[in-house]
Amino acid sequence: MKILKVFILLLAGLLLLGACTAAQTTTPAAPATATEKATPVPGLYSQELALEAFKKGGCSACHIIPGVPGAAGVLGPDLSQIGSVVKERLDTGGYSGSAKTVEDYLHEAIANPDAFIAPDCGGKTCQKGLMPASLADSLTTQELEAAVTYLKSLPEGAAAAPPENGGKEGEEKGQTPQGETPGLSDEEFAWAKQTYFERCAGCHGTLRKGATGPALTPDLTQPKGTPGLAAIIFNGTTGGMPDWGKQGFLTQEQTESMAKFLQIDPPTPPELSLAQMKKSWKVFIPVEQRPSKPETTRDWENYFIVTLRDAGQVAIIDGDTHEVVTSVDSGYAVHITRMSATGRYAYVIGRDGKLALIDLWMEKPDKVAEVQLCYDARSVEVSKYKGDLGDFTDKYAVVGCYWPPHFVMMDGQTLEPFKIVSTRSYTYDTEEYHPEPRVASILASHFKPEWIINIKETGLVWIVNYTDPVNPTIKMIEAERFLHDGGWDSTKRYFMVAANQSNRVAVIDAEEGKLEALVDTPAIPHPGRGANWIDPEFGPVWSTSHLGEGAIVAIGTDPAGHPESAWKVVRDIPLPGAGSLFIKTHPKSKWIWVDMTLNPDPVLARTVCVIDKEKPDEVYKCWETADYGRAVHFEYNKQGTEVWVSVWGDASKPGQTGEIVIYDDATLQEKSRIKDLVTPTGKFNVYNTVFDIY
Ligand code: DHE
Repeated sequence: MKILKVFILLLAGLLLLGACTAAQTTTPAAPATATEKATPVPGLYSQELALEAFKKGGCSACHIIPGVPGAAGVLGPDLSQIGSVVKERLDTGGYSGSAKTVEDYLHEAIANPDAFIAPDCGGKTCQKGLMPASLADSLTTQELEAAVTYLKSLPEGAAAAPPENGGKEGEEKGQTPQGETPGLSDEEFAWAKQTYFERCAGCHGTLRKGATGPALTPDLTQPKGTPGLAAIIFNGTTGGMPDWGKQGFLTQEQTESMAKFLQIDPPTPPELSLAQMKKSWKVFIPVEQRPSKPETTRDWENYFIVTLRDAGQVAIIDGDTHEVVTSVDSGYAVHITRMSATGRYAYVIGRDGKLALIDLWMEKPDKVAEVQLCYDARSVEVSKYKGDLGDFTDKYAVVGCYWPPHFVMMDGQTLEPFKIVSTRSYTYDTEEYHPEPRVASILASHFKPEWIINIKETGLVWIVNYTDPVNPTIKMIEAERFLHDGGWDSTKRYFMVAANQSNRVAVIDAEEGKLEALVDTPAIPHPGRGANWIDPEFGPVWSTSHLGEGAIVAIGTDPAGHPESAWKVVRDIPLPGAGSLFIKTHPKSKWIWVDMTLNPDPVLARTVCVIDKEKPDEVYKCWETADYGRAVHFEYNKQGTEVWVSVWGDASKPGQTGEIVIYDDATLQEKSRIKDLVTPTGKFNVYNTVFDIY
């Protein structure tokens, strides 16, 4: 009906057009620069009207359109020469829609965008459903007509200015804000602020300065306008932005509220002092009242601590019997769990910066202490060193925060915080001040009293010596921007960390305290902690999968035994799709396991694949883990004989909230399912986490 309506209106427009004299219609000469104002043209066609239509439709968010201020988006096709491109498409048969002329094609592209999917969107394959079909309804007939005439005549136009930031998706720098700042009611503002924190800050930053996702400051968002931003939020992008609307997390109205919120200056979040942290600190069971030996007959070293993301809990599951021993309330949307050096304590960090300490020696493990150290956190680690320089077993813990940007050291058994270290500093390469350098992964050295702390935005790896933690010494190693997650090589001398948006892996030599190498990878490496295995040709390697490309790489990690392969990508194994978050193996296993959790195709999102270490040129086998949800994250049991995979479901859909599927690693056969868990994501086996087995 909608399409019919548009075409009737168009027909009326075209008839009118035919009745007019040639002098009244004007072919647009696109202004020479992207910011030059078009001259209004009297009569039916007006550049002013066309520009208004592009602004109203938010077209600049996704397209390059010469002469349209801010139109340098790369999510959709480049429209610089769309008239001649379409003509060629129509002439050569490279088009499958129903239009016969360039005008019809352009009308169809606006009113029914999925009738034909253009092949190239900023160097990537264009996606169905990305261009909002409601666009035509928001334009008047004259605006639609003006936009079509403008586009049709573009071969003569000058090219639009490319984004100044090196081409990050949908982002332009140096734009001055366009148009009115949209208003939000107090209620909408409060909703958007909270939702931004929960869903968006992780990738775009609390101050919206950008990291895994592009910056979203008003100078960049206002030129895109509410419709353009809302379309991206609703439909997602090929570059990894989730389709929040299509997934059902946000309604159309909510995406518009969020789009408006993004055009307003970000509210500055509060700081957090040691005194405030201490106010939140609670010890439920003092150290002296805790068990002096394990109270349970279960093998607690084979427990799995499983994040139940949307329940704000972790489940403690017996790795031998697959029974849920207990569930413990923890912080909001728990991110990860790490174990103390003895394995007795589990440290569970929530996105809200709340740290819970669980004693696994109790008959029924429970929380013995908790504290809030940030408003937004992702990482926690413990002191693992025992040697000539002292015994730091189960002594300290450290939490890394996204906001405020700092890390906090505390007593490992009570969680009493005692030292905050701010990470606000200067980018390693341009030495520019960054107000929000977030703490990404933290790893404890097994050989020195040190933590490797990765500062995402400044690209610095800080080696923090905790021998005297109140007066810590910190060595800052220049590595690469956007440091995210990573793990040890098999010898635990080299730390391999993904600089995700830089498409690189940085190798840190923890023994000598220096950057050993930077290795180029496919788009957006995301290893979790990675996978160490022996390649039949290249010897010891460490592997990562990628968010942006369907590929697993193997990087040589043995400079002494295999110098020719060291710190080089020696294998690039194709996967059926991109969107992978995690990869895993075990020294006893013949397989490497990999997921594709964030792939936009729901079938691939719930599929896992394995690669045979003996024949690592290609994937050995892939299969669906369930008929709903997303397959995410792997963990082995203590014996290295089982692999556990989470099916990340929807907390609001009974029967599909999520489960864990357990496979026999030797045969790849399913052994059992632990059903009806609420959105299980990460799983951490006590033994494997203590000894960094991956
Ligand atoms: Fe994570 C690890 C940050 C989204 C599940 N995640 C990490 C680490 C960081 C991080 C810095 C490394 C911790 C360490 O080793 O010390 N994660 C972020 C984000 O900033 C991001 C991209 C966006 C966000 O808003 O948080 C993000 N992460 C997710 C998810 O959506 C996942 C799948 C589910 C969730 O919790 O929301 C998720 N991240 C995990 C897991 C690990 C992790 C399971 C630990 C992997 C391991 O085996 O060590």
